[in-house]
Amino acid sequence: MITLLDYGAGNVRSVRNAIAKLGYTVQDVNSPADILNAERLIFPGVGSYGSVMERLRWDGYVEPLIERIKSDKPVLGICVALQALFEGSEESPGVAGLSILKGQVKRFPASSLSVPQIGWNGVNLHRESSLFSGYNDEKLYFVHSYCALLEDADKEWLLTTTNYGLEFVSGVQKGNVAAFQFHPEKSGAAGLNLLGNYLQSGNNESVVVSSPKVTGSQSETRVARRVVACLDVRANDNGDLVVTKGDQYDVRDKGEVRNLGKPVELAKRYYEEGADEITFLNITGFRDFPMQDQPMLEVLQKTSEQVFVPLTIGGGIREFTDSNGREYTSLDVASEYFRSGADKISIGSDACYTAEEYLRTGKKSGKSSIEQISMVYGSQAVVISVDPRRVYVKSPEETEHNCIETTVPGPDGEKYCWYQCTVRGGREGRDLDAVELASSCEALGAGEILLNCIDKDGTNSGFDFELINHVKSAVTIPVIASSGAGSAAHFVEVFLETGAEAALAAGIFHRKEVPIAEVKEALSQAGVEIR
Ligand code: 1PR
Repeated sequence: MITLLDYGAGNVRSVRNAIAKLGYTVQDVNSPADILNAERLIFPGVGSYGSVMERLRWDGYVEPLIERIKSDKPVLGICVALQALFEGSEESPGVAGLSILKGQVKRFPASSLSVPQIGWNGVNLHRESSLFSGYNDEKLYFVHSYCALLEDADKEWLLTTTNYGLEFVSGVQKGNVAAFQFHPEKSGAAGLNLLGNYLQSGNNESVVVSSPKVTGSQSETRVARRVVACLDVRANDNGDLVVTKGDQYDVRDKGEVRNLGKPVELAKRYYEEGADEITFLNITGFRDFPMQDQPMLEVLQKTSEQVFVPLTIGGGIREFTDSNGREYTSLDVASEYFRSGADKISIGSDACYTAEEYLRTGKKSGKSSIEQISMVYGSQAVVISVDPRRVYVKSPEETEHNCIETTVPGPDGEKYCWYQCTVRGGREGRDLDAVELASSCEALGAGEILLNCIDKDGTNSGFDFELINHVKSAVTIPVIASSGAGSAAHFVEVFLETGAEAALAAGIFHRKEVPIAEVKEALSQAGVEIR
């Protein structure tokens, strides 16, 4: 019996599913006494430092947690829970942590690396631990903007470190109390193994283990470029939810919605084939309200029971009033998605309207979907899906939008273009360019950009490097390159030619034209860091 400290923030469902997958039963903490009485406690930390600590304090859990840790009863903390062991964090000044460890958690310093760190990175083990039994140097999934610094770490507690611009503490352990900055529940088979080690024997240091070689800080770990499989989902004319795929966003073939498979089955296949992340886009979200679209929530629930890498879901995240007059905020919609198993949500149309308002007023309203969701769930959970198309001009003076000189001239030989944002699945162009959208959304609290390209979508002709470099240079958050992948070589090129942290494909994976393993092999041969 495993006790889970679920205080209602973020995707605790993944942890629950991972524990169930490993064959254990989960019991929830319902009162402060449960924290003290639990045989083995898992403390997942999702959301901002302040909201985690506030919630723990509100529920009366701070004192029992400190008491449990001090009396060396088994605890495994995940992500912000590791940070909560320290005295405080730059993320939420003035908010006291559990203060088991000295020092303040800091934001990653500005560097050429994007913040948040989103992706698969390695760990260096500083001592043997039963938790790492059977660990084979695999990369693990991290998603965070703040980190605990090595100089602050009490040597007695130091278990693993990881490099991302600097060397930070990615694992701590003392006796039966341990915490990881990475997410074992989202780190595929390697992560499930670590979680299983804890569930099996607690953190008991007296258990003899064959853990990997202790290397300390000798070698630098490197974050991998991610390969993302994307599933555009919608109901076909018979009302069945299917994975579809368009050509430049047109998903009908001879009048019928193309049907490329069942969402849960395909997602599971991609997980098993080595996808680093899976994205679902409810492509009719602009007209169908997701909270009434239970099948989509069910897809997410079922997928998260079987897929242990990050899941993103987009489509229809906005305010809505239903036919009974019930009002939903975009935060309500996102919360429903998170509760159903999403790790990140992606906002399309609503992000355009928000950015336009922000550019018009120059002010943050505090009420937009981006601001509200990132405030509660953290910016790393908010992805902006950009659906741009090229608008050619003869000279930059012809437009007030951010313009590039292009090597792919327009139909009349135009040498310049700007990237017009669209809403409603590419149906409506706005007076907003991709750079304006991406940089406004970053300022409002978004944590990642999913950069589609309508001109390239479904063409298999390769990614639009000009677009990717144009947007990438305007933001400091990670960018996922999307649209146009036709071969493994296209993935190699996009990572060599642009700074994109991840590359996404749909059609070639659905049609089994290029297996994910072939993409990974090509990347590895080209010296691109992969998981
Ligand atoms: O506006 O917040 O409701 O979100 C709607 C979401 O649905 C947006 O993220 C938007 O990109 C997406 N969407 C809407 N209509 C379509 C469509 O195709 N008709 N799909 C659509 C977007 C684009 C990609 C695709 C890549 C890779 N899909 O994500 O998977 O282009 O394809 P490829 O590798 O086959 O070239 P909201």
